[in-house]
Amino acid sequence: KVPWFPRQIKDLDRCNMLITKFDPDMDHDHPGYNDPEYRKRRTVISELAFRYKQGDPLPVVEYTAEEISTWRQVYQQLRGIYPSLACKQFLDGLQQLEKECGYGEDRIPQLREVSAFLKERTGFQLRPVAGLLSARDFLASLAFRVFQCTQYIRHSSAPMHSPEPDCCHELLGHIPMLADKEFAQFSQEIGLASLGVSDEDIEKLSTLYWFTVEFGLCKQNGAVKAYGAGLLSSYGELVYALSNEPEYKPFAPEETAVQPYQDQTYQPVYFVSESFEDAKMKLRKYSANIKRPFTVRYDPFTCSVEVL
Ligand code: H2B
Ligand code: FE
Repeated sequence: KVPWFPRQIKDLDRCNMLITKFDPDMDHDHPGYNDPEYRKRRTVISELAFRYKQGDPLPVVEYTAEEISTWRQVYQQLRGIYPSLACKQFLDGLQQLEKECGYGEDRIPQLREVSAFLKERTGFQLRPVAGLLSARDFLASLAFRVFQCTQYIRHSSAPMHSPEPDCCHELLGHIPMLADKEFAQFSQEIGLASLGVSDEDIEKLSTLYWFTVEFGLCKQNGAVKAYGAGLLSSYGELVYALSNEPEYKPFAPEETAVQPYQDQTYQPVYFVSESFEDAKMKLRKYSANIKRPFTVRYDPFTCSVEVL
């Protein structure tokens, strides 16, 4: 039996299963667990995401001075090391965002303006989400070039690390990459490959996503650079990943898909791609081998998935 999957962009309203293991109400180690003010704030911002329906204008959050100060610390620290450690596509994207989309250390960009920016570059759009989504729902939205984005910010006591995705992770880690055409297509292809597959195949695709979109490295002009959002939004892990401590392996989907991964601390191993083009080709070959009694094709005119 084929698991349900969205056929139309509207169906993404049903792709909303949250995983609460890292959220501040459930996780005793969360830096905000003992801060009732922070948890209240999170509830308010979550409500905006719960109420959102596909096609609504994206909610605007008026960030507090404390939230902006957290953003500033993250931005300043990461911005300083990007030029030497981030891949070219990321640096280009970030520069455009700074010039045309109000990115900078003084304010937290609003999803509404960022979504409009992306839509013009690569057709990606954003939708608000209240926290960590199930892998199946998260990947399914990528099939429609929709990126589910958290809108809250990490706790002020721990600006350098967040156990769950937050707006620093999305806006600094993911968004600059999603402004790149090649990378946008790579992301959508992972999404399309995930529709209607078994739980085991979701687990493998989610591991592939982890070692590429989240923690991927790539070669550029003979040097290894970061393109993964988990690296580009974490000062400590970005420096570590590009030091000579961790192990590097060449990106090879069959092997990468079964590599155990860490969601509590730094990765012991990273996968290096020759280029996005190369990663995309290899992923395509891998996806073609996933068992599915049908094929899917995305129709950009109707924003829907054709099942053949
Ligand atoms: N949910 C949210 N909100 N953001 C993510 O970046 C994310 C997610 N990543 N759910 C997914 C899971 C990823 O780790 C893979 C697909 O499991
Ligand atoms: Fe992420």
